[in-house]
Amino acid sequence: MNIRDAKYECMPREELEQLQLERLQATLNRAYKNVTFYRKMFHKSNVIPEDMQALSGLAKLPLTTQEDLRVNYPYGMFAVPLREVVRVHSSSGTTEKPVVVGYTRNDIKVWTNLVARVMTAAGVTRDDMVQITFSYGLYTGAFGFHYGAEAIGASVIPTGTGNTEKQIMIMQDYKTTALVSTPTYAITLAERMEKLGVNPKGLSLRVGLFGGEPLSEALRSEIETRLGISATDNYGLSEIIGPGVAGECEYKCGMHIFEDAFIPEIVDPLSGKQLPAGSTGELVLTTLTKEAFPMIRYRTGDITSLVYTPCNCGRTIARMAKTMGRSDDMLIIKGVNVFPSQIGAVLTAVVGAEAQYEIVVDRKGAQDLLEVHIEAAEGIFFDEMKRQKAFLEMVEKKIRSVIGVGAAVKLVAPNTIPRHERTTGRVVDKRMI
Ligand code: DLL
Repeated sequence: MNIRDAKYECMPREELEQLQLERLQATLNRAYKNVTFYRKMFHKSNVIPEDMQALSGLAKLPLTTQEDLRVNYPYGMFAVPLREVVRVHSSSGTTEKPVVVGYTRNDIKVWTNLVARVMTAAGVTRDDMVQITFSYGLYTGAFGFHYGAEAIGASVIPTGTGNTEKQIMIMQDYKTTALVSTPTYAITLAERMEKLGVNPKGLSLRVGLFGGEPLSEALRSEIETRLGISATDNYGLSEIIGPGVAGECEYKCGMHIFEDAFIPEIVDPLSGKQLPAGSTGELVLTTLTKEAFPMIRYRTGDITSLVYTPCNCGRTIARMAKTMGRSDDMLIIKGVNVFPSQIGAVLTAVVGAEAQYEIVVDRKGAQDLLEVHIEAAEGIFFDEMKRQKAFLEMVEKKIRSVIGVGAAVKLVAPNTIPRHERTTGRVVDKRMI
């Protein structure tokens, strides 16, 4: 079995919760003492860290948002003097000021071990040659996996981003066995190999660890088939630590969240209220071991759900489902929370990953109307009225069963939906216009 830290990953829940409570109390104390933002937050909610006598008490504290981090840019949320910080990274935000995060020496040690755990779960061992194609820089992806792989004893090939042909040459000559990249870059590599006449099955590559962006099941199977590897999904975010928050094991049935280091909660993206186990909503994370940059009830913006049943691999820690989009993309249609990615997933399943579509929301009187426009393409029977009708009805039924509200599905002529970069679906909410 591929488990690095069975003590923490397979702990009976009662013991795990006791450990979480003790670590939470220590984190709250540290944050209260050293971070003005948190001290004020405690005062506002009329709570002192000593009040936290049960994990259920966490829900009494307000949520922390990315906006709070921006207001405290760059070092306002640090809980240690800069002298104790040995590394800074920042989030990949492009437009506004990024979020700066810091690590003490011990934070780096803990982070390294968490990523080593994720990589072990994915099947990486000391016998692997790990090619890391993330950007070495402020982004947490490359350094996180780099240190994690070294801790396992694997050999790291720190190629960094770009230069795809050289990446492929290295993969061939250095006999890379594990690839670490974004799912998008794995497809770029597969395409370039095909162009160059390199047969991926002739390489030594056997596993791929993907993350930093969604890895849908369709994308996973495309990568697995084209590169001839086993692909796992890995989740993390800079504000919380980087990669090493959650990752899949060989069963690929949800990403195991390292609950000895983070407490996950699911909240309603609108009200911020905690939702019962099993619900879909926004993931909120609290760090339990971080010294330099503790995060208390941080809103990740990622929509997912949690399962607490033990996995076949033996781990007892919670598993998070693939993210279903960002809370800022959420639409409320007839009072129901709908994520465009849910509709996208239905269309990918019935039409294919290349389906071009548009989600149009409008209001007639007090009634919300939802339409999904799909561009006609090969295999969508544009000219055969009877088959077309049956197809549209089938898609309507599927969408209703997934999102819980009805949508009118229409076919539109090819190339009539405006494209935008990298994504195939777009949302037009006429209620806002
Ligand atoms: O992307 C950390 C990371 C690097 C994780 C490499 C895994 C592998 P940020 O740049 O702060 O950190 O971006 C974090 O990316 O809130 C999600 O919206 C998204 N994201 C990360 N991993 C996944 C994933 C890194 N496996 C933001 N599936 C997060 C879906 C993901 N979205």
